[in-house]
Amino acid sequence: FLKNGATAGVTCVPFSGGQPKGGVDDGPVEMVRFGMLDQLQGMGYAVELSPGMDKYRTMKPASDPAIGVLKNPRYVSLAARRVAEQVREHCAAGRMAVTLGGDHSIAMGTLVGSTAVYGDDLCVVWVDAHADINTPETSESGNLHGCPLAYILGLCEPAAGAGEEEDPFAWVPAGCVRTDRLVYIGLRDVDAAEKTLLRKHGIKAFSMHDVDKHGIGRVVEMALDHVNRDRSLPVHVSFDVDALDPSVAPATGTPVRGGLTFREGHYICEAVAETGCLVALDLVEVNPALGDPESLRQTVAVGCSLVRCSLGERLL
Ligand code: HAR
Ligand code: MN
Ligand code: MN
Ligand code: MN
Repeated sequence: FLKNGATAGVTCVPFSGGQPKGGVDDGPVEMVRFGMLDQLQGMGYAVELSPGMDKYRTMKPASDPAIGVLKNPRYVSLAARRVAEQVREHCAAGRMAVTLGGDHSIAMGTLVGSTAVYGDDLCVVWVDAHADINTPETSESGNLHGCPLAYILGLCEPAAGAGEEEDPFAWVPAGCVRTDRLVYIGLRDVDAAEKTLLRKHGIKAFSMHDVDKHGIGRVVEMALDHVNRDRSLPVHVSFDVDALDPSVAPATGTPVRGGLTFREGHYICEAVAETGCLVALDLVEVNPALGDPESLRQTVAVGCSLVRCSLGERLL
């Protein structure tokens, strides 16, 4: 797919409106400060950085009352819509689209952007402790970082007769990712209503139980076999750093015990890189404000290292 895949199109999204904890908006700048862009250049990539990352902060509407349970709906919508355009531009230019978050609600944007170019051939590997598939009806928290996939897969009831005011997400092409082209790895904190949705739509998911049972090598192979048996379709990896165990990535907003080890997380990225099918990568939910300086350093470092492995860094 990426014949001139030597260019990384990097979009930094300093955004925290999809959840209540401040600090996750500083994730991208900390990863850049840690050397993310230099590291990619050191690997031989040309780096094209999306302009105007500060706009993600200044585009916050003065007033953004909840719609039903959903918090900051207009702000999340505006930010995701801008992410979609920036990622679409990178993909359309044949660049590897790398998006640094920010909370996971921005994946509504990254997936709209990648599917705008690759269509419904696009396969999604969602690496996360959480399923992020709540609809406005099922979400108990009202935090939109728990909802992006419901919008992308088209599981949300369009609010009756709603235009943009009642439904700020009317611009998201419902079903731009097919339910049979999504696969999860790392799940361990899934709401009851989300489990019902996964079952109802037959969505393939490998939980931490499956990782324990089969080992990460077999799990990644089964996951790729499910969405991309011939290894011929484009792949978008959306990696929530909370998929990793909190001992490995402590600085994140909703840590859950019993996660992926350092090596298991990296193995997923390396194995996808080896297929040559990767076209887009999200690395989200790094929150430098949570925990001591060492937790921060460790989490930012592991975030950068996952990006490098996904883009082909090899151990030997
Ligand atoms: N399922 C819960 C909710 O909807 C928790 C959501 C997720 N937290 C994340 N996303 N970090 O992966 O609020
Ligand atoms: Mn997530
Ligand atoms: Mn998560
Ligand atoms: Mn929970």
